[in-house]
Amino acid sequence: MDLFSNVEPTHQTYATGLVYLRGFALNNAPTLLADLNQVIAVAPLRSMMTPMGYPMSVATTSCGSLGWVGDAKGYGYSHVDPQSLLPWPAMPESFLQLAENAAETAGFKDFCPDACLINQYHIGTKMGLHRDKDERDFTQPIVSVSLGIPARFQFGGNKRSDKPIQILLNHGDVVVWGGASRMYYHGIMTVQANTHPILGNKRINLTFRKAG
Ligand code: MD6
Ligand code: FE
Repeated sequence: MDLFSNVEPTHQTYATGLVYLRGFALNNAPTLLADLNQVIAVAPLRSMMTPMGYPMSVATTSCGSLGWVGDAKGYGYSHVDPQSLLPWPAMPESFLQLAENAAETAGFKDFCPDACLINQYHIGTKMGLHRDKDERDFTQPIVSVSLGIPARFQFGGNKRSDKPIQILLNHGDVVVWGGASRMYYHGIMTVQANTHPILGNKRINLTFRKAG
């Protein structure tokens, strides 16, 4: 037993296939956030409508050739931002590089995301257990980058009732899931009060996918 035996290793693969890359985006975070500001200046964060008839608590936007959209009819991907009717902002090179590096580190070579979904969580918001199933290409993984205040991520299995593991995702952490776990249920538990030196009381999540 050494002093650090309770510290999780930097890279960890869980039984369900989820790969956790602690701090993988930490050095890139200032660049990612600067590029993020350029994206949201063109395509602002907004609350998408759910098919259930109420807006999501999490605010969303996208960059890349496809963006994730929701309305009263359901969820899907669009080449245009429904708010501006313009194409989504291009995916910044810093986003693409990080996503490809993370995927490769997690064992997924040749990840070529065409969509980056950007989510902003305030304190008290959450994302219920769901699977990411609106994409066309399930052979490619999901890469998820956490910035700002921490949140508890749940990652379960093929059935909603499969008991999820919980991982605290901090600023700069990256998780990757693909292959057999590509369609597994996951979510974010209610974000607790906290402050991040750069992002204040917000959590930003970037999720990269091959959607088209
Ligand atoms: C997260 N996000 O925020 C995980 N999925 O760490 C998601 O699983 C997610 O934010 C689909 C759409 C938006 C999301
Ligand atoms: Fe998801």
